[in-house]
Amino acid sequence: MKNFVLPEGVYAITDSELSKGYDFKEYCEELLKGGAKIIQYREKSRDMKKLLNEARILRELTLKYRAIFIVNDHLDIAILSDADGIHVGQDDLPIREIKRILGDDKIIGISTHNLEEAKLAESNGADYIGVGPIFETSTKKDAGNALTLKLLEEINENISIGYTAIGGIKESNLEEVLSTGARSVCLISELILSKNIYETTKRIHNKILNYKKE
Ligand code: 3NM
Repeated sequence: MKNFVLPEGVYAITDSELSKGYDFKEYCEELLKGGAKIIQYREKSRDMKKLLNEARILRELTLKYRAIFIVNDHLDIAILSDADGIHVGQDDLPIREIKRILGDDKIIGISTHNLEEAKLAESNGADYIGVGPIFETSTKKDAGNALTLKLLEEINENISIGYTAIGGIKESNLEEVLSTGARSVCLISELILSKNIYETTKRIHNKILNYKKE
């Protein structure tokens, strides 16, 4: 795995708070069946055995659906579950140190919040970046204030690696996001809290793939 190109469409992320009541494997499978070609395992629990167990379930599912599997934050879980890569935040280990542990073949993504962080991530060797929060979100408590769509346009013009737009994105504001040039979009609550995760993911995924700027 390398020569990485961030897949267009839905970038799916798990969330055990929002998915209460769902079987883990079932709701992940709905997201993958709906078309997501990349899924990030993002859980804030400290129960490492559970994390590893779920990560391995997701590894198996992503192989079945030919999707990329990324683990949020936990290097140990990423290695033990044989994930394709890791996603980290600005305060996590530097990319060059992560590469010393994971090697050059694994994908490294990092969350960014402005053009400077995005450029730095690119020059430090990140494979893709998250850019957010584009709109206000209550899914991530410390996400900070909403950015602007103009920032997404600037990222589009100035950054060569892939990027995914995240934070408060809904079906209702999707077009605004796509009009900036973004082609990977991350929606957590909009998908997980929808009545039919599979149908909603499929519809949104296809809207992204078929979007044509007028
Ligand atoms: N990261 P929703 S916003 C996990 O800005 C995460 O980096 C963000 O959830 C960032 O789609 C976010 O429900 C939560 O708003 C996105």
